[in-house]
Amino acid sequence: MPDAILKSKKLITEESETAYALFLKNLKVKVPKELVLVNPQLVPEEHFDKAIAKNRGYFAFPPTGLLYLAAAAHQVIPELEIKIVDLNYEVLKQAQEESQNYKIWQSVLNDALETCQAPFLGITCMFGSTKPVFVEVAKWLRKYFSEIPILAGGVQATYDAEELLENDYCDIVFRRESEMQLKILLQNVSQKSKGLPYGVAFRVQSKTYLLGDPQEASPVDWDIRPYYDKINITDYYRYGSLGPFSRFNGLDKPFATVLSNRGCRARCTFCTVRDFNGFGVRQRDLDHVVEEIKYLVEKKKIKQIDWLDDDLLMNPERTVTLFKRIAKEVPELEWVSNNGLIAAAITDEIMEWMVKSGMKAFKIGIESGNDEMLHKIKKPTTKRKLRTKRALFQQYPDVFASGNFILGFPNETFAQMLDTYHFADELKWDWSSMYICQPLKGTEMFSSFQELGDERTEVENYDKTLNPGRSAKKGEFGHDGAPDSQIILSGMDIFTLPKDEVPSLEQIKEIWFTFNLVVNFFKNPNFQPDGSPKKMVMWFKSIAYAYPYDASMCAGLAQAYQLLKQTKETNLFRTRFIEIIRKSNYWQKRVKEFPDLLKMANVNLNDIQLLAETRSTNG
Ligand code: B12
Ligand code: SF4
Repeated sequence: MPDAILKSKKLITEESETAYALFLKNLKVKVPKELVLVNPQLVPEEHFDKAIAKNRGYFAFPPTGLLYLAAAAHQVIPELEIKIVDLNYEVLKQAQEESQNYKIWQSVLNDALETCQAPFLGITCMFGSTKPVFVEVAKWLRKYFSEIPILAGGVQATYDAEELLENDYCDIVFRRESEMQLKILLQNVSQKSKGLPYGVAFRVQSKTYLLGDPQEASPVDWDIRPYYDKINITDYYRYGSLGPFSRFNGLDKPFATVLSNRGCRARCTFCTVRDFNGFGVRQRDLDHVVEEIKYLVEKKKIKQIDWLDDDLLMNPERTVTLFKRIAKEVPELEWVSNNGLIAAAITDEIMEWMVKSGMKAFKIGIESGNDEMLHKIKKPTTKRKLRTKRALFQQYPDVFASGNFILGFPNETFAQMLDTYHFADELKWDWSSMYICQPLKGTEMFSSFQELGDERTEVENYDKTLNPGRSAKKGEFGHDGAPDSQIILSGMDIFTLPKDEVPSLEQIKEIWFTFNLVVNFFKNPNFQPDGSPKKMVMWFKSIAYAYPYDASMCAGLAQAYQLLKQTKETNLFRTRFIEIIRKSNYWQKRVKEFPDLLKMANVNLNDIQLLAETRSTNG
């Protein structure tokens, strides 16, 4: 067993052990005949935008964690019937129909459960932003299927176990990686072992108990191939994307995800991975990883994968072997990494084999351009090392390289944010993904946010705990208003903010908007003479599906096509740009704040007026 997880962990008390025995005795289903594993929707109904769904702009991702749980469950009860119900997939699929019906999830669940004789039900609660959806699904299940024991697990469930149990949304919560806990629970109910599932929390006789903490790390090598038959893996690409990059090479490529490592060598203070997955990195056998990829490509017609790893490049020798094997054994594969790679781990040799094995786009976690902040958040990188990477990336001009940056760390001053802005501009990678720092339970940083009284530590929901770019209705990103006493600057005025001040969250939203627009649009290196406008076309097209109301995407596309001298396409996006501006007060305000948007689209405000008049004359 590698030195992963759990140095000083809570042990099981006699009281909780007795309570667990009672919990097992009280279960309304004693030995399950079926296990129904549910992945709830990612977007709540009140935020679900039919146009975005129809455009396939939302995330449709295979519930890989549930495939692992299915593999673990079958080791204990081979005859168990396992159903995987991906409500996110079902809702997105239904959205393609004329009669769009978000509530389809209820009939899908109903159909899956009605035919069961003695089921256990498991629901994922992964993100803070989607906790309300989990709650809605759980409440509905309690109402209509009150006899079925509900198991919950996932990152958010781990940290909110008590709350979920006390509100009776579930009977038991599996905390952290859950294969072993599930195995032991199933062994317990089927009388195969009296071992204890260290780490679970459960409720019995109106009291919540914790069965200690997990004592050892979960094994990582499970054969999940058989469980792909339980989901329509080949069809996911038809209804959404895995992450921004899964569209970079075109819309119509069946995609899947693969996990080769669990855990991460680093311990960034804003990230839950260290606490959730434990210390160190646990690596799967390379044969198994390659076999899984081959299976996906050959049997399921997958063309592209995205790695789920948090530290894909751990162990240089293994990394090079992995990519060499992929290049040789699955030469047609393409891959992307939406999850950030660690820059320091990218040697020349690794980069060469990443590209030879099919890498098309990747992200690197940078987070800040301020040295003090990098140190404070324990990011395993330095600006010096990052600066050296541009030359390496430029040797592969077709590959899209993006840096991840975070704004709004606790007590971060505007001067520190400006360092991030200048550093992103200096690096001149293809894109700089800017995020607003989110207080995540299970992270070292969470308590700093609590001390600052940040309201997002009190309540998790889609508006508050998701970045404005994704959660904003009709693409109207920016601040939501602030108390009268606070003046929120926007546009280029944000650059006049006092340097030593810590901006409010509403102000950070505007800083985020301006930084993103200036670095990625107005100063993007691919719009410069030695840049690649073709790459920008591919990139903007891959993300524009999620932002149908966004004039800046149209401006970016108009400019890229103009540089490529493709007149028809330039005019198409120019016209779309004008249409959006004409209809949207929000974008009229934004183009006044950022006249460079008009320049990119080669439009002046009179054109917009003229178009409006022509339309009204033509009736
Ligand atoms: C991939 C990924 C995504 C992808 C998912 C799509 C895809 N490509 O698969 C996408 C792009 C959607 C995504 C988005 C976001 N993500 Co993300 N993501 C991940 C990542 C890297 C891997 C998840 C994964 O598949 N792991 C591998 C599988 C095997 O493990 P698993 O799913 O955790 O399942 C295990 C356990 O959780 C448990 N379990 C899970 N479900 C269930 C159910 C039951 C019944 C039981 C018993 C057990 C159980 O058992 C499983 C086996 O051990 C994690 C980091 C991590 N390592 O967990 C972050 C992570 C989950 N994401 C995170 C965040 C913050 C986000 C975003 C909010 C980012 C943002 N600011 O926009 C968005 C939110 C999504 C939204 N609402 O739109 C946080 C979540 C923290 C939190 N409490 O919210 C994580 C932990 C990373 C971090 N920074 O700490 N993400
Ligand atoms: S490098 Fe990435 S995955 Fe690892 S701890 Fe830092 S943010 Fe988390």
